[in-house]
Amino acid sequence: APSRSHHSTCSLNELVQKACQWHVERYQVEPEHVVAAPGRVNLIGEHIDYNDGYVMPMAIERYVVMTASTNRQQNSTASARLYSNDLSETINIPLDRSLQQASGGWASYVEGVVAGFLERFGSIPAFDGVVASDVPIGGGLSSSAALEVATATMLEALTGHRMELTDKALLCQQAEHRFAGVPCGVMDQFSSVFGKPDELMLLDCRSNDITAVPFADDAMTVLIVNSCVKHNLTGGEYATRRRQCEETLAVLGSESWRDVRLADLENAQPDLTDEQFRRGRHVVTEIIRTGKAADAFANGRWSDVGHAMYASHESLRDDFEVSCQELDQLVEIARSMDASEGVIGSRMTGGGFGGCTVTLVKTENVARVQNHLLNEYKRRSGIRGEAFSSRPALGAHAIAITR
Ligand code: GAF
Repeated sequence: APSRSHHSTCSLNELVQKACQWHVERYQVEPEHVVAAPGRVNLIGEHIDYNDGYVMPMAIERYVVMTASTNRQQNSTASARLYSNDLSETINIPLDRSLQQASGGWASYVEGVVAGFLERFGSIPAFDGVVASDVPIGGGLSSSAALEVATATMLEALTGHRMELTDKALLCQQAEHRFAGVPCGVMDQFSSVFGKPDELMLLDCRSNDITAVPFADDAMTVLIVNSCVKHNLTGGEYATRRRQCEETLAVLGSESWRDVRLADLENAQPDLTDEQFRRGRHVVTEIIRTGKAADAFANGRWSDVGHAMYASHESLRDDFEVSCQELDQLVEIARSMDASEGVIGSRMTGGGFGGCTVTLVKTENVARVQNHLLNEYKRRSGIRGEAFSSRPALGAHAIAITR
């Protein structure tokens, strides 16, 4: 429908305009390249991308935009200067093999991608750039993956080297492992690279194959509500969950979580701690739920989709223990609305411990549902949340500059 594509083009356009303007103010030259990479929201399949499971995310109409102009002033040591207007900060990244360690903050994501790119292609010309973003930072919508993928896309534009899309996503995942210290799965980087309008992606994280799940129907809307809390557990707890899953799989004597049935887990229960058992139960049941939800989604069986989303949330809350009170409140409020109010399903999305919920709502009811969720959340928690809806968005791409 023209109305929605008009909307999404407008906001990305505005971000691009702003980034170009800041570029000129900062460096007194027009940018030569502009790229954009989106954040993502995951509909279902949480904490199973690093367990050979399935995930069903989509890229969202929120982007990290990066500009660049090559800097011919610099000579001996090539480096990149990147300015973030939102953070009022400029970072300097050496563009040679001296880059071994992360310097912390948002520079780490850029450094990780630069290091990976240099290992593959040898050199990158000195450049100046600006980063502008409307992906909420630390909101569980992959602001960091969007920054990594924007960086990789910019390095392609600057050097003329094009990577296979899967390679590009994996390079960005490696950047996160090596430079940000987060042993993440592949979901976020794949979402930002492969996003397509009017589609969810069912990603098989064992083979990295993507099956499109059509989502062209305007009758349903994906509503994202930011709890606006971020509990400080995120980094360490994520790595702990990943390790617990590996340990549990080892006790089961299995190569892959895809080969584990619920009955196998139950048989092995005497050899497992209660925690290991519950972590494993989340993984096994979430893999099943995601497959079922994808089928239900593709066939418009909305109440089945809704059930799977609520069950996913409960499993993340009780078995995997990555939710928090605020996310539980948001899901409870959505669930307590009458079916006639158009709420299909709701759950936490992303790594957890704060961040966002994703709620599937009949489009005609979105405004009322959104108001009720935010008012009731404010009443219960005292916190002012934020909400927006998004259609599936186009993955990372270069933007033609019009003068
Ligand atoms: C974070 C990670 F980066 C993803 O790989 C994924 O594991 C997600 O948490 C949980 O599903 O976003």
